[in-house]
Amino acid sequence: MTLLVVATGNPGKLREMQEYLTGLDWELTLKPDELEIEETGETFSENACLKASQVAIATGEWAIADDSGLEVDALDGAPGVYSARYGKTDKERIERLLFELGNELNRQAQFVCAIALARPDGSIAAQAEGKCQGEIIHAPRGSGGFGYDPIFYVPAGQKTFAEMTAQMKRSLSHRGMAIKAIIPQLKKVRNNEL
Ligand code: ITT
Repeated sequence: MTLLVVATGNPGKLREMQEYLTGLDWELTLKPDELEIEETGETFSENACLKASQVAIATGEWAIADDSGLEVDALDGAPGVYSARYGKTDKERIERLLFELGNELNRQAQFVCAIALARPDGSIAAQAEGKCQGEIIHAPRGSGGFGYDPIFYVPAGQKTFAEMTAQMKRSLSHRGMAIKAIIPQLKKVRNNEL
């Protein structure tokens, strides 16, 4: 089996990506801890490509990376690509977002996830994007997931991401959609078609 480095340092993301990518004829392996990639891109897709390419070059293996974040309509799309840098911990990030949104009536938001697959030489073999529409609630609910999950309510599932089972989050989430879109390409690579 060919090795595929899952290029993330975020344990919540890693758990989901490993779960979504098993059974695909790739041997998943972790990114070395000391390898940190600076996210200098202005879009999710640019940052996903940057992380996948640099990790592929550094390890000499295929690499897959996810760049994701939460876009809140009333905050002009913030925190967006800065979602991870909005605070030091998940708790701080949630508190800051709720504070900035205050009593705003428009609570519409979307999670976005860009995924990129890089060849061992760093060139990009495939890319995909997924989105999930929801609303920011006033106080956290649920204990599953990670990041902003407890304040992101998805009308399609009538739960916050943190109240969903892993399987339900996968079927509705931005990351679930992005992985679903990139799976045919991962299969093509295994059949030497990409
Ligand atoms: P890597 O770059 O190492 O993958 P990161 O946490 O820095 O890890 P990003 O730059 O892509 O990753 O930031 C994404 C942030 O968006 C993440 O830290 C969470 O705060 C948030 N996020 C992304 N997907 C999420 C999800 O499914 N549920 C909750 N929060 C999520």
